[in-house]
Amino acid sequence: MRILKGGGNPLEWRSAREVGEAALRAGQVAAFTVAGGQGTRLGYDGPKGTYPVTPIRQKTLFQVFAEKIAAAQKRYGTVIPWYIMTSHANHAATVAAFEDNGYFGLQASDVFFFMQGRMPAVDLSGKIILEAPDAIAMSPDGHGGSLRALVRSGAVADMRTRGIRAISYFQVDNPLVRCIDPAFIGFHFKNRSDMSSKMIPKAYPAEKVGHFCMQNDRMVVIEYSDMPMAMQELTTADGELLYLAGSIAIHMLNIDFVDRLGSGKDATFALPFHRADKKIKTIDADGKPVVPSSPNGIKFEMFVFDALPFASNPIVIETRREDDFSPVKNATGLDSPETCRNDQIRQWTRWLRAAGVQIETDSTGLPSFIFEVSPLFADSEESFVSRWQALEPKPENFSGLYLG
Ligand code: UD2
Repeated sequence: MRILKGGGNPLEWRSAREVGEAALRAGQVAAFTVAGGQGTRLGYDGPKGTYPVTPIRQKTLFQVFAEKIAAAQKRYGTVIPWYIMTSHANHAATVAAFEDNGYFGLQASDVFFFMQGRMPAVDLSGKIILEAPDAIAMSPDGHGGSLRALVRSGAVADMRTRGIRAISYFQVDNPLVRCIDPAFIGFHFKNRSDMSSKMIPKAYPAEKVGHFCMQNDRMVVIEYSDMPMAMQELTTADGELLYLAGSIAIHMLNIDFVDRLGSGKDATFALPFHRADKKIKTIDADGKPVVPSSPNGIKFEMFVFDALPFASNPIVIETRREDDFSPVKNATGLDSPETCRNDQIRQWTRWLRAAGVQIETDSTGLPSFIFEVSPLFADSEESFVSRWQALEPKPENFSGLYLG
């Protein structure tokens, strides 16, 4: 395993970026979003991707990703097909959201939706739970189910006809993600890696992210819920967290690797299932619906990071949290629409400052007003500075400004 951490060698980054840009220009990279989750913690009814997240235009998560993909397509003169995994519960509403919004400016033929698989739920003694007298209670098979769904749905076959070699994987809840990151893509190709990942140093011991660890010489991710808090709090002699490398669920995956893991042809090359004790709607002996108030059953989920121990040459690169990670998970408090909105504004404020504009902020880098920059205007500090320099006349008042 190689961990490129702490900035690494700038020459290595530059060369990685060039490799990534060449792969993009050659049309070898696809975008992939796992969007099958229920969004329960957010308390939002629709598909999570239809949740509005930007401060001025109230763009949805899907629109933000679509505009980032469109910006990369334009920059590299290429097509970046986008594959979106839905679930039985949100498939129709997800497709409708794209159709109703003109695919957010993308070509409909370059956006591919498919449903993830499901697993039967069992009660605490292992018996299959009925949801109705004639129906088994089924639940989504986790984002790790994306590997087999990519194969079963024909998405991998579609990628092959397009000449795609690798997939840029990200979750639906994180609008800050660089969906298409040339340096990350380049590191993945240069290292002939089956699966590459981004990490950020954990901000505090209880932060709810997985941990990159070595276990019997294989790289694994140990989910926060599977690592005792006493271990998460361990520190090195320098006072740094021992299990520091947080997984933010951003990966590159080779399609040959996805094909091998997802096809199910090799039983020794398959993701394990994790157990999750949940409240599962069922029926009583008379067939009447029962909504349990405490966990009455077990759901089975696969996690995509469990593919890592199977991967050749896995690499992990450190990224800057403020440029890649601010998920919307909870209705209020940590990782909420408010924290995410503020993180977006902080990023655009840094870009404005890099372009030489003076802006007053609080100590966290947040100005007292809101504004918004579309990914179609700029999707990085570098692109922002060059667009800003060319912009005439330049706006003088930033409050409520939308740069699109
Ligand atoms: C995930 C990671 C955690 C960290 C964090 C960063 C797991 C188990 N944990 O935590 O380590 O990286 O994200 O934000 O992944 N999804 C599906 N189908 C499913 C279940 C989930 O598509 O059956 C999608 C869901 O739509 C979302 C993503 O997977 O895009 C993550 O799901 P989550 O909210 O359950 O993950 P979380 O926040 O517990």
